[in-house]
Amino acid sequence: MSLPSPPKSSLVHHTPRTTHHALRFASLLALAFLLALLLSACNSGPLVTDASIEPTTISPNADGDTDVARIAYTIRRPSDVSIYFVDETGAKHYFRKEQHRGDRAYNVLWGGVIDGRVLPDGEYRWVIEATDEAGNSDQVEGKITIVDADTEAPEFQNFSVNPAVITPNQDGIDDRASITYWLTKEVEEIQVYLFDPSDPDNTDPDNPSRKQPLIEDEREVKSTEPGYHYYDYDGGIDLGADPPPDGDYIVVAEARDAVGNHTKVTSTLTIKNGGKPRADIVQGEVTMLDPVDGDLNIPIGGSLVFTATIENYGNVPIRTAGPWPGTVYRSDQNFNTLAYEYDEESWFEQSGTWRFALNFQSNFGQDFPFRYAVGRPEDLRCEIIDGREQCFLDPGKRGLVYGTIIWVDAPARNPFRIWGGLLHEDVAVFNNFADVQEVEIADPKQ
Ligand SMILES: [Ca+2]
Ligand SMILES: [Ca+2]
Repeated sequence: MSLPSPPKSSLVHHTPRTTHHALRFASLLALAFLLALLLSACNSGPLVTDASIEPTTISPNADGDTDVARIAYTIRRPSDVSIYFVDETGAKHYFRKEQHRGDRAYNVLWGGVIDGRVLPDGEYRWVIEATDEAGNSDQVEGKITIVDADTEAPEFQNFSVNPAVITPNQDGIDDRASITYWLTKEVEEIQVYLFDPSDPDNTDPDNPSRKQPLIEDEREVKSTEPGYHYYDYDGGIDLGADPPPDGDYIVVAEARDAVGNHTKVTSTLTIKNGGKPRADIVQGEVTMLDPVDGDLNIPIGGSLVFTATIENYGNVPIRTAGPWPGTVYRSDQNFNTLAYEYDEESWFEQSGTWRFALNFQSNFGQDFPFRYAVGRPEDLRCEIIDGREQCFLDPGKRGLVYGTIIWVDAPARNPFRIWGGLLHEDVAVFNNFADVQEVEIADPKQ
């Protein structure tokens, strides 16, 4: 009898297939296990290797001998790295704090400075600590000794900005600030600058990106040397620049000595009514005549009358002072003699004052002797500043000037040329040689 054959083929076929699957599964498992092993080995291996700090004793005092240590270490996987020094009281001084680092070797010099100060002499434990993205941490440590440290930071004694509010417009009143201090030690680097805290580019007020450096006045003492230092700040206007826009500024002085001690001091400075003053004699025109007959042939004892118009076409007020329009000069007088005669101190030359004036050939005395305010009182705005009345021709305004010169004698050169000019005293003469005309003084004795 014969047993029905089982469907051998399927069984035969089935058995090797099962074995094959099982084998494949086993090998996959083994591979996965191996991979896991590899991965775990990789994840748990040291994060920081080859760490050293040499030499193990430094003397940070810029004498060129063991002033710095070299910190070397290798990061095996991308990590956040901290490097710090633990002092004898257990306080940590961070050189790097949780800074992200890729997996490679690092090498950095350290001169004992933490946060702009050299650490004092002593024994320190250095620690290099790393934490990878999976949260695994590792650290390496050792010892370093600091001896003969120069911990004396440079100081800006009596740092001052005076006045605290300036109006850089060349009118002679509060146009400039002086920034002064006494630097206590020689430094390697010094910076004195202004920055605008409202400038959107200055996102970090501790490290503004837009600084306006101040230039120290030339002195015997170099800017990096200890001693008294002086900066005269006018907003750059005397060099022809427009001053910074009106506003509140921070004045910063920063110094770093050769060892790395760093000091920063700040103060404030407000700029108001800043800008380059601009004015002209309108059309350069000065009318002049002998009022008796309308020409410029003037007998001795006769007079010359003139008129001119001054316009302020700038953005800031211009300051002026008498003598006032209508004033009569004798030809042997000038604004100085008139100032004495009338006891008007403000009529003497003043830095930053604007005045209209006449000048003439073979005038061997005072240049531009016949000076006048740039407008009548009704053309001007006057106010008391520091106890004295000051008058201004405001932007966009015109001032009318007129006056009389009585010729009490004939100049050495006769006939002679006479002309107008707009003086910005101690700064510049504008519209010089305006409306040059020839005058002849007729001497009836001749
Ligand atoms: Ca040294
Ligand atoms: Ca001013």
